[in-house]
Amino acid sequence: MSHPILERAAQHGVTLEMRGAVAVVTLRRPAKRNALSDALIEAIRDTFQNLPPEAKAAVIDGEGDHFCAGLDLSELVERDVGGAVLHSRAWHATFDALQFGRVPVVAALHGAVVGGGLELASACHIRVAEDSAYFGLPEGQRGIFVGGGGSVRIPRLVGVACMTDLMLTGRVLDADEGRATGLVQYRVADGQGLAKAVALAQRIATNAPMSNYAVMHALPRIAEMAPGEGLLTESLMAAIAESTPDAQERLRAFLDKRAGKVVKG
Ligand code: 1HE
Repeated sequence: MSHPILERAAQHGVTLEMRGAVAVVTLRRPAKRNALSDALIEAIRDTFQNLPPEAKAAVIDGEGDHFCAGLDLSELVERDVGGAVLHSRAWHATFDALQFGRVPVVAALHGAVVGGGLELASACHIRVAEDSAYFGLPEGQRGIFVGGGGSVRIPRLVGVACMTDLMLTGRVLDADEGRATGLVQYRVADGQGLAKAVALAQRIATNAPMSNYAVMHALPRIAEMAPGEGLLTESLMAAIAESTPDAQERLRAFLDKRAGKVVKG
């Protein structure tokens, strides 16, 4: 890896390794359970803003027994009100860089996925959880509130009632409950999360880039629109996607019986 920004990110605990067209981004601060320090947040942002051009999809995972223990609590005690606002906004910028970046991101989750770790996971496009994964929002117990986009993204996955329960009672969801509540899309055995996430990302990487772009950038916004505006935006996005040479070739390939059919499972 020769990109100086990616080299700096690696020094701050976020590495990037290409597996074909898939960028595997790994949090590497296992001694602190990948707790999100300012340096780590900046490194995640820099990595997703500087993915190599050949990356068509990405995976994010964490080194050690836990995906991510959330905010680095040792840094929180130092901040005043103004600093806290800027800190939260910096998290927003990082997770927006991930959610609204160039390529879809699959999260490979294991162990603790808590607090800011859950906010990070919820900014990804698809979540894969191993048996060991568990999900919680200990902010309520720590005397704080979510600040990394959790109140925007997590209710859109699990509903306001479920997030309220997590925050008020400190309830922790296991991997099956994560699946049942809609937080998790794929459940796998321990040790299988990264392989599954990479396999999904490899498949995503074969889609037409404009289709992936529409799903990442248009779909969540259309879902927030009033139906009339949403339908018009959908038509515009569909027209743009359909008229790319890529789409034209893919449609022709199906009609010429050169493309795969839709098959079960
Ligand atoms: C940390 C952090 C952290 C671990 N900030 N240092 N997040 C939390 O409230 C979760 C807090 N962490 C835990 O509950 C546990 O550490 C775990 C369940 C994740 C893992 O337990 P375990 O037994 O494997 O590890 P440990 O012994 O607790 O921690 C190992 C070291 O990591 C230890 O440091 P050491 O110097 O004594 O070795 C811990 O202090 C350190 N560590 N987690 C700082 N989070 C934008 S708003 C977002 C708001 C939030 O994210 S609030 C939720 C914060």
